[in-house]
Amino acid sequence: MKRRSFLKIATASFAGVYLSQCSALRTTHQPLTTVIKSADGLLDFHLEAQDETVSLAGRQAKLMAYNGQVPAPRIEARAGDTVQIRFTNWLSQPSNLHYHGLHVSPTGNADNPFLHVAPGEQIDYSFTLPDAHPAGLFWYHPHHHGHVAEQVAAGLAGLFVVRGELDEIPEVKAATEEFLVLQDFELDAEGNILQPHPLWQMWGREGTVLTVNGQLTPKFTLPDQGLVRLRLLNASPSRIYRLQLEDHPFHLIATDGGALEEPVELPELILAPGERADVLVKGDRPPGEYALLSLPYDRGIGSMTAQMKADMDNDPQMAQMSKMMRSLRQLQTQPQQLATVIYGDRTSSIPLPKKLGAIAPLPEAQVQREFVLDHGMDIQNGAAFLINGKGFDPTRTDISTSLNQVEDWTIINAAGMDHPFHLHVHPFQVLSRNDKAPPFLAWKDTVMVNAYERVKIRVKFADYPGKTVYHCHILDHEDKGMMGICNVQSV
Ligand SMILES: [Cu+2]
Repeated sequence: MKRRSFLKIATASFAGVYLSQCSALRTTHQPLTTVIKSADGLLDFHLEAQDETVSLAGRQAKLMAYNGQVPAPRIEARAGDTVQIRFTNWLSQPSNLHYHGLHVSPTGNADNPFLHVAPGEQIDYSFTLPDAHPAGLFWYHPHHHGHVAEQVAAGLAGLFVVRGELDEIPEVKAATEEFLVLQDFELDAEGNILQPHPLWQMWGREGTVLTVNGQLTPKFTLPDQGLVRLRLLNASPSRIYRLQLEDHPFHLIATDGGALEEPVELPELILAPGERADVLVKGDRPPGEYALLSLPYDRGIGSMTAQMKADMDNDPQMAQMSKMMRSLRQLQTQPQQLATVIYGDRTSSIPLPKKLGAIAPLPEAQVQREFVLDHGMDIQNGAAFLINGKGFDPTRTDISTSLNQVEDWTIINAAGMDHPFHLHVHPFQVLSRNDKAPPFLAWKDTVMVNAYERVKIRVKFADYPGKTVYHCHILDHEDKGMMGICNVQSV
């Protein structure tokens, strides 16, 4: 079937939801994220990836979008639900979908990062969330090796919310819920995504336009004396956010894999690419406007950008790159406002919840492994990003394990740049950072490993046999090889 005729049929077949979204986009010129919820245990919808001109940060930008939206539609499901997504790739390059953090099968048409959906092709994703799946904030994005950074940087990312027990805790339920998808972009004068210089890819591309839900400094309401629940996702390909809300501490209630045992008060919050945080904020300050800030953070590229800037200023062809470097340098040294929290009407005072969930520490591990993250040179591609000296090879299995095995993984960052480490499908607990135990227990799927740091995690391969991947979530690093394959064998 020719692409154009197929497009007409595909659009007509789900005209209800999709067309109404498009017309809303055209008439309001505002970023719009729709919500797709499961009903009667089933979540069934169509998702199309396409090059689109969308409204972003108050201007028109030529991005890649799911169903015309950046960020993509928010999906909401419950434990035990069956998820069926008909995905069509209208991009000019291969793509697929990864359900980041979901505890579902990595095989077949489920959370399988090895699937290849060619331009113009369609695939039916289908999986079931286990009955015991924790409530939490997960997300979906493309995961076709070699194209991940480019596609995520162009806007392809959406939230996948699993509703459950955490949402039913009275104080959490009484809080005003807000979702904040953090994405950064670098656009030229025409609104095109700027193609990254190879060095910029080496560091991991960052943009100077910092958006929350596709907007510049959107406003969120905090009820006076009440609680707001900010559910944050870092969907940027490389940027690490150091977040702070003026005069208000965060009360962390959930991380990547769901609820903590009790709220943890934090003056600021570091969110690496791929990580999520669920925080409560108390409206107990003088009513007014407070800035949600992205504070300076150097992930190891500060000294390099300064050196680059000097070289580039003398080269007219590099003028744009040089300008961007200056902006990035500024972002690394000065706080940027991401959003504004404004006090709303006075409400009856809501206390913080005392108990959230129960987290059982994983039992002792049977196997110890080490993963050394480092950079090297590759004759063909220039920089190579390596795990244990090897770049990603889709035909090589790096680790074989078996169902129900508990393993301790020590991730050693041997390089001068931060590398957030992500394991698909199987959630883990962090045991130590440079041999120091973390202050609280949490379920994670992505953990920051700072430059020259050693982070030890514990994972139990409790179910879902099959091959999946672990990798750096600076997505350019993943595309350049910092990824390995883990095969869980059924016993
Ligand atoms: Cu990395």
